[in-house]
Amino acid sequence: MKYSLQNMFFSLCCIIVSACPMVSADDGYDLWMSYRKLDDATRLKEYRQALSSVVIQGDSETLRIIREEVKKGLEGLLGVDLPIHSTLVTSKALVIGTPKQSQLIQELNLSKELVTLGHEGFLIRSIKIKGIPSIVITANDDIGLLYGSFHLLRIMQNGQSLADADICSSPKIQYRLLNHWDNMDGSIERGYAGKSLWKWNELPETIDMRYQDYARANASLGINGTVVNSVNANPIILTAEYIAKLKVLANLFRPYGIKLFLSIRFSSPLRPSSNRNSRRGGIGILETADPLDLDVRRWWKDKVKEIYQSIPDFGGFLVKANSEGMPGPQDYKRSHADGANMLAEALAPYGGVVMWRAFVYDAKVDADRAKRAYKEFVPLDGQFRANVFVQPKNGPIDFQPREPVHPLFGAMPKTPLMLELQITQEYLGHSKHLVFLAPMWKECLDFDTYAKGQDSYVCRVVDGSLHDYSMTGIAGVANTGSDRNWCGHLFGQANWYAFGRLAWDHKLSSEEIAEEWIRMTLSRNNDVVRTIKSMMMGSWEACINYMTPLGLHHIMQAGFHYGPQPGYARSSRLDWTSVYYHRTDSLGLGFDRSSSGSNATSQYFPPWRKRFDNIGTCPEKYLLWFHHVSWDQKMESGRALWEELCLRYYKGVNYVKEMRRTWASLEKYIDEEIYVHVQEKLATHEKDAMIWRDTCLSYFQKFSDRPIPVFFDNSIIE
Ligand code: GCW
Repeated sequence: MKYSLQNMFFSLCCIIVSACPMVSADDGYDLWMSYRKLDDATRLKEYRQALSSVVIQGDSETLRIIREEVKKGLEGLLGVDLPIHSTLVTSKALVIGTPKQSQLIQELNLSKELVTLGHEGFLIRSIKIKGIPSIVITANDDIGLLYGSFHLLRIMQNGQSLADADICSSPKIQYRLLNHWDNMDGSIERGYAGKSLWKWNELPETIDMRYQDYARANASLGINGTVVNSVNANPIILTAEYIAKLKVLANLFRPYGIKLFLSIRFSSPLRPSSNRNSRRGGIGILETADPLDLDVRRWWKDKVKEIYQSIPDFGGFLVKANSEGMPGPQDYKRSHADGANMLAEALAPYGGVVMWRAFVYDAKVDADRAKRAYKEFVPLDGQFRANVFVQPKNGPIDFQPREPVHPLFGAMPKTPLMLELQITQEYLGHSKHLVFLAPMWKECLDFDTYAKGQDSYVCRVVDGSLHDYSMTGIAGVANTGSDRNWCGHLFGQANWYAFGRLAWDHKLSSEEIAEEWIRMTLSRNNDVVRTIKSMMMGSWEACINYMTPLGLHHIMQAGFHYGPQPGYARSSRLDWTSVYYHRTDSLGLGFDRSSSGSNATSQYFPPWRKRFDNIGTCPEKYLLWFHHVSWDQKMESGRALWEELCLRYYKGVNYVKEMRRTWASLEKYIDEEIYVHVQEKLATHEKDAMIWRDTCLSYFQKFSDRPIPVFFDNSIIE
């Protein structure tokens, strides 16, 4: 269903007649776990009847967490005190346990179902135990029980029936990580929600309560790993002083099923650099960081051993090497594989992994930045050790509002590829613009690369089913910070939520995820839900329209990456300017990446190679990405490129205006504090979207030398 202003308007009308007003004040701290009492009397009665007590059998830290969460959740939702027992006492109970620890579960003999669920999967089933109707949550391990318990609470927060419940769920992707670009001084690179959550100066002695709520939030989504520091890594993170601090975090995260990972600087074995701000230098005493040097290999083996002595389930290393000034193996004329394999060798005995980022764009490799990572990594396919991921971003440039899928996906059948997505909105309005990112991520995951013919979707590359990868992973650059609502913009929470849900099950639709989040966070009134959902579902396309429509990209403000700066032309690197990407002139605009240009289209598998290469068949959403197009080029709409471009910019802004109007109509039905917070954000959003539109159109008009059409007809609305 195409989300547009019309849908938003229709759902608006429905509300006026049905919803009941809302009061109280919610600062957003509870995220999607506020467990507000159910207002649907029928469902409430059903749940109260089905769940008159809870039985949890076994004992572990994770089971203690489950007890707390289930008690908190059920008492909140049902508004009753629910006793938690260790044996079946009353009728109609919720029974939670693994066959290993629970006699009751063992006697149900669910091994056939459990065998397919692995370490993290769970089964929720309404079933008779000793003749007593019960709801059972079971799994092979306690972590599975934790995920199952959160899922039951999610079902109830969404008001779904538990009658005949029979849910079998296990994650489609093994490593589901957040990447925090948090610096050691408490700042966050590309963070727009306050300071870093990690209070390094207080650790290890003081443990901030937020660490626990952070772990709860991620466990509720099935996120099972966190890289706590920025990829522009400060080597200090590997000192004994910091390992002691990290140990405390790892211990706290463990019972929530979350492993701790670290970003490392490749030059860590070197002596410290005299220049504190340098991205070079290390914490060691060596003169080289050459990955083939035996002392260097020894250094990393010792360092890894030291880490595992404190953190026995340490996850591994994330590495940004030979990228944006970060040191790497190429400094010693070694390959990415040499560098990654040295670290992998050190981690392998402990089961640790290396996530080697493919975000490299050395200008010497190719004049077209979009082609460089592919040219560097494809020749190395199969040369990485088994515990190495190569981690490309979703697109070949850098988290732009819309990018074609990175051509590496499908092109490295012998190397597990970990998809890196950005939850923080570096290029999509920071924490000021309401932009729901699930549709962006779905567009990437559902893209058919044709690597092995049809149905070679990116999601099948990432979940390992296309190339039978030995391990699978997905990473999201976090949008969290010390702000009370965690994400700066309350709707930023929906992106954290969406990342977790898609990492667990990439088959979920953006609509489903949006609806879940709205019901768990804002309102359960169907009309209110439908209205907010329609706002969210068109918000990404709108953002593309008022920033970089039709395949335009990288025309934002230098450095800060918030506002527009299409005229940005002077920089230490051409590929950091805007003109390098839009290449506007009196004839037209766009980057010719076709076979008559940089030939980046050749990096895609047929049939995309041909489709992208031909201006007549290239999807319009990528047109100016792959082609330099004349201002008069006829578009699908029948309009000339210039008119179409102007229309897109106006449409984008109009969508934001409509979101503001729609939100205003929800005043009575949304928590007061949240209502005002979002209303203020939308005011800024509208103002800044107009700045994007007007700045870009007046800039491009200097070249098109055509008037900006006035759109009277409802072409802007459709
Ligand atoms: O998006 C760019 C950002 C940098 C970031 C880099 C990367 C952490 O502008 O802030 O550095 O990408 O992904 O490494």
